[in-house]
Amino acid sequence: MVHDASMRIDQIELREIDLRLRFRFETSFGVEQDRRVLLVTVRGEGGEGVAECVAGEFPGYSYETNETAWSVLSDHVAPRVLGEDFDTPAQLLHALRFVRGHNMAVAAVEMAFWDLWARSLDLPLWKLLGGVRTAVPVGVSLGIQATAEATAELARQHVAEGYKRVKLKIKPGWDVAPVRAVREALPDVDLTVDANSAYRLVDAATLRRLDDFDLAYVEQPLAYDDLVDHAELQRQLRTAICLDESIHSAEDARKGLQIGAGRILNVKVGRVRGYTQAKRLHDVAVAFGAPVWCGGMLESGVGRAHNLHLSSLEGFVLPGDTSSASRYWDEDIVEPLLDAVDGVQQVPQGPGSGVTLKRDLVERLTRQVATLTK
Ligand code: OSB
Ligand code: MG
Repeated sequence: MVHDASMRIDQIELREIDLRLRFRFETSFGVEQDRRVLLVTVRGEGGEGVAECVAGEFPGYSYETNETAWSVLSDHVAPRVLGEDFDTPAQLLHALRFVRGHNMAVAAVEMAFWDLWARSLDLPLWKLLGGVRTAVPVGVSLGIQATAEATAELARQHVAEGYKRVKLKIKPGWDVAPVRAVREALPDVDLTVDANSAYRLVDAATLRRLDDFDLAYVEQPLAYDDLVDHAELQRQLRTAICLDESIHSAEDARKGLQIGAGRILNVKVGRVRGYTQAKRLHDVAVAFGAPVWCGGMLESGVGRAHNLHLSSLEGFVLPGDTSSASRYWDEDIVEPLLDAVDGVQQVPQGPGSGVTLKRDLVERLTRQVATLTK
């Protein structure tokens, strides 16, 4: 495709599809199995770009849901960008600065625009983003199980498949026992836990007990909107804290690292409003010498491909939550299939995100679709 530098956005498609996870995924904030995946397609200059909005079926991880994202996108974002020309994704993001919060909704359009832009240049996204690697070591995030023994068995199976790191979801009353069981079964595994904000500073003594198990980090132990108590907790823990829910921007990352609220950051493109902000955040972390890794939101292959491109950036030195598509779905909605081999995922090499939708399958799974034009 030949065009001048700027791209006009002619159409935005919102499409919600139904996908069922191959497992029940329980965290401290709820249970998921039936996923409603919101796909956002941006069309212009004869091409299209696609991304996945990672807002949830319920407001458990963040306040954003499929419904809030759909409404913000159709009522506020689309009217502002349809018919407009943008030279770069940063310019598009700038046009959307009037939207406070709703990062997952904004990110979906920003990421779809990056995909459209990269495809128009016939470049894979990772190159356009400035990535340095095309093979990404991956870990697995295991939900809360019925027993500690079942957790250890599941961890053992995933390590046997090659996963480079095992993360266990924990909550008060479900922490030391599963961690001990897994550590005893797998003495050398790279092991972490994720509390999804389930603890408070008064639980510091319980969290300190986790120091005995040589964890690579404890992810988001305290409140979703907190940095101050995390800094106090970090002073009391030997284990590194990794921040997830608390970090929504490069500025949050700077503040969190500056006060010692954690030593490691989980980066989710949707949570931080898109690639432009994710890259800034990554640069802040690198400047602080803090390792980062790419989080996951139980995405379809669309979101997962984007996550792999993000993971190509230099500072993503720890295994991400970008495990195999075949683990999540009986049939994923994209080609090629994004499966890890020996715990390593390849960054897709085609133009843009490098994956294409299986149109017929997506059509069959569609629960609602809206085509927005000026
Ligand atoms: O906190 O990292 C999290 C899934 C949904 C919401 C939040 C989180 C997660 C995961 C799963 O841990 C990661 C994945 O496999 O996509
Ligand atoms: Mg997390």
